[in-house]
Amino acid sequence: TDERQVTTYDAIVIGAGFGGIYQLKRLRDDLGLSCLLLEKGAGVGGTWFWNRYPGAMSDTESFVYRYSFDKELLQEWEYDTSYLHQPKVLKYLEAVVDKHDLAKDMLLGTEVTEMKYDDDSQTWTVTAADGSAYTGRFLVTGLGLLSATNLPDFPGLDDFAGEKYHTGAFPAGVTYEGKRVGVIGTGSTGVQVITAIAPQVEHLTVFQRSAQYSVPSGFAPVDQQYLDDVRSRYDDIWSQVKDSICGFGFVESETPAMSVSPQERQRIFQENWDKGNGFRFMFGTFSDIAADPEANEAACEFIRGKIAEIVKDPEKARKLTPTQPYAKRPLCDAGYYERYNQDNVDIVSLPETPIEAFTKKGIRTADGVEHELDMVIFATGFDAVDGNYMRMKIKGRDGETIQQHWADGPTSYLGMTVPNFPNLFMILGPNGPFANLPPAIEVQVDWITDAIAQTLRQGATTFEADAKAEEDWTVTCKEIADTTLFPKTDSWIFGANIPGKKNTVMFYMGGLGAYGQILRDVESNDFEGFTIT
Ligand code: FAD
Ligand code: NA7
Repeated sequence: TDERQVTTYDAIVIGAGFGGIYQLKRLRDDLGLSCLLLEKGAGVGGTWFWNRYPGAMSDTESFVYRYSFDKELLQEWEYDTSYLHQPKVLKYLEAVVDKHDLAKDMLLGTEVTEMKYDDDSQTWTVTAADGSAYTGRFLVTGLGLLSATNLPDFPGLDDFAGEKYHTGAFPAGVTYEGKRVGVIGTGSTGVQVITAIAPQVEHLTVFQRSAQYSVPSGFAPVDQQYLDDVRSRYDDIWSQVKDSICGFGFVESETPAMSVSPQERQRIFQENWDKGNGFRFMFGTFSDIAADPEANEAACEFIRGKIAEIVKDPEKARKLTPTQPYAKRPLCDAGYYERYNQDNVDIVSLPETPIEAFTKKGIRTADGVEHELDMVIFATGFDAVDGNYMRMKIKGRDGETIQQHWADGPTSYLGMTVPNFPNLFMILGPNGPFANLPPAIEVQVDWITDAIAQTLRQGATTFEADAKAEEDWTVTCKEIADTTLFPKTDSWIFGANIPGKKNTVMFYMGGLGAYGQILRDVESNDFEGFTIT
């Protein structure tokens, strides 16, 4: 028996990012439940608390990288740029927490290491690293899908005497002047950090494993007139977003790329290049860039042409030019390729000269060159989606662990629930929507709140997904993903970035609108696919 002092709540929420913050608000203020939120970080904000690297920015535009639920805040919150850099998103989330007086029900600096379901009491007990324990009937996890950092196990890593930082756990107060800096990784994060620090460092060496397609972000100041316009249209904006495919606040194209003339195709690519935004370039130009190889290649050609135009040194341009399909998460930047025209910026192509080892002074590559460095920044990404779950002890009914349940890859019903883990709801769990995440999170949190409300209304104690419903959802997600080109490239979207991780479907790629409709249908069919006992 457990002799510890255990505090009991109606619901426990884990994680204080966009997901956990809104979930706490809904359960506490709308359902009147007693709640506790546990967060590992010393502050709220999740992604925006941890990712303090230079250049960190949301690449969803400001006007839709926020909550829709607080209409007052939508009208009042001031911003002056078309995208928000990390400090601004953090400030926004802190303001939401303050405004709704949520901090009093949060325990910060508390890492949950274990979550265990007890079938007799039908409650979850959550244990933290400091040994403290908390019990609740309902458990909602908002652990983040890009949150468990991936630090590859490079030989000799500990020998390196310089500064070392992962972008996803970046400290304050780092300086760059006069330093020789290496960046490993050229995903969304690498592109941002490279673009930001290249003008500041003495020398920058980029270690690139895969060349990337990136388009301009279109970052720009916005004025009062812009804000007034957006504010006057917010009801329409959110209904369009929640009805769209990717929820980025633009209208997705319905025109196949090959249905127009080559000149018209070029014009549309150029128009969207000029407007900026990676998702707009992939989904706003033509309807089939992410699905049809010929359409995809047309977009590739266009971006390759831009790289050739921008990058003056032919050898750098060659290394920077991708050959694989344009089917990773679409990137955008504030002058990424241009940075390689600086004499102090070099690029190492790792497929040609792999990293052999870290040394005391830097990084030695297979051509025998020792790249001397004062600092290495690891922009090597995350063990996405299930990473934080797999790092914890999670036990459901009959002692089944989440690692056992997910032995063949992470699964769920509707991206939020798992059979044999009753009353556990995962915000952005495996096979949730691939979209702009704040609205996706709201759609999920609202549904979770309804599911809990229904359970309580029925005088029931458990809400659990049926095994068959989970199986069918996995098949649906796989079938949809297989109609796209995303499985054709290696990235975190399918878990391919982590050595040894099974390459499986991890998203519902049918669009945010279709996803929301499925949730509404399930709910109006008495939570079809679930057993409420
Ligand atoms: P997170 O913000 O990741 O929060 C999860 C929280 O859970 C963290 O605070 C973490 O400390 C906590 N936690 C995890 N495990 C434990 C534990 N065991 N115990 C206690 N606490 C725990 N999305 C977009 O839609 N558009 C963008 O432009 C965009 N840009 C991004 C840029 C970067 C650099 C990154 C890393 C992500 C970006 N994302 C973007 C994704 C972003 O993660 C989501 O938009 C959103 O912030 C997710 O919120 P969340 O609450 O689900 O998770
Ligand atoms: P990503 O997109 O996973 O990018 C990680 C980068 O690091 C990518 O270029 C990888 O190359 C590279 N990488 C990963 N492991 C290694 C090793 N072992 N050696 C060399 N290079 C490596 O992560 P980000 O943080 O940029 O972005 C993640 C998401 O967060 C992003 O989509 C936004 O939504 C925010 P690869 O391409 O795999 O060859």
